[in-house]
Amino acid sequence: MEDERRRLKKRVRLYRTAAGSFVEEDGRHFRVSEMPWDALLAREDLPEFLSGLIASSSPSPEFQIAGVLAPIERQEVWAAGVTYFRSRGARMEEAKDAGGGDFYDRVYSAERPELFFKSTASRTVGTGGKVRIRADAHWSVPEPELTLLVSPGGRITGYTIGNDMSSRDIEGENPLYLPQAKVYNGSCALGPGILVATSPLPHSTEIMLEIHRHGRIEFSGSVALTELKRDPKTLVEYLLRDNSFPHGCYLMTGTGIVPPNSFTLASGDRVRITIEPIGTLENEVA
Ligand code: DO4
Ligand code: MG
Repeated sequence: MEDERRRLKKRVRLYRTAAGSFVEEDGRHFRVSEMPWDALLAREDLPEFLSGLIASSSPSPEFQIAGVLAPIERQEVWAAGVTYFRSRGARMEEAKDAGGGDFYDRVYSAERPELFFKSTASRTVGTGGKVRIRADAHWSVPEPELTLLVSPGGRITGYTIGNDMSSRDIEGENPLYLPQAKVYNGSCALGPGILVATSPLPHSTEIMLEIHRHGRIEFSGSVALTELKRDPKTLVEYLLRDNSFPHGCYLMTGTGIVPPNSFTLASGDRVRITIEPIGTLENEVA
């Protein structure tokens, strides 16, 4: 029992790869055999299950970091918005000419959070994949977000990194255009793997963003989870109200890093998002 508790406190990361699923602990990788990805992610006891698997198996040399895929199959990706003061301010500014600024202030302080549908596997890339700018947008940004893995029963069983690619000009023109600003081919990145954990990440955890252009850093920023206004458990509770996710789902928790208004992403940019202890999600803009 004590051994089990100590093991659950360790850093355990789950990867979906071209050669199947692997779980990592202390730099050692173990194959997760005979369990399809969707069945694995739907487990209410995912942390305990993987911990038991590590205790009873031998490391496998077959894991290859280059083979890591987006950690998603039939899971839907949802997102929370205006959960950081910085996001509230940026949105009020971008929507002021459309008369929509007030909505963002109101949702920031309301009891009910903003939750929206973000992506499916077909629109999502993993680390190393290419994210996209909409062809009809001219002001686009990445949104680096701590992303929760949620079981069908509403338990937070893991954490990954998400990039909620957004077209700010479309969103700012009219808040009702939000789905077009947020959901399009290549609009979402997740990964590299899932930190499987039963306890919340420390409030001091930092989300770091770097945007590289022509080999130089064009923009960088960071934010700590202390700035996140909403409790992840409450976000999950709202998401699951009258809404079922038989394969589990992902919930992005919002962005607290917004580049200046003069910045827009360009083709060839590299977006690097790091959240220790999850890892780094890196994508080129197509
Ligand atoms: O309300 C618009 C989207 C907000 C969002 O994506 C964020 O705050 O991260
Ligand atoms: Mg966002």
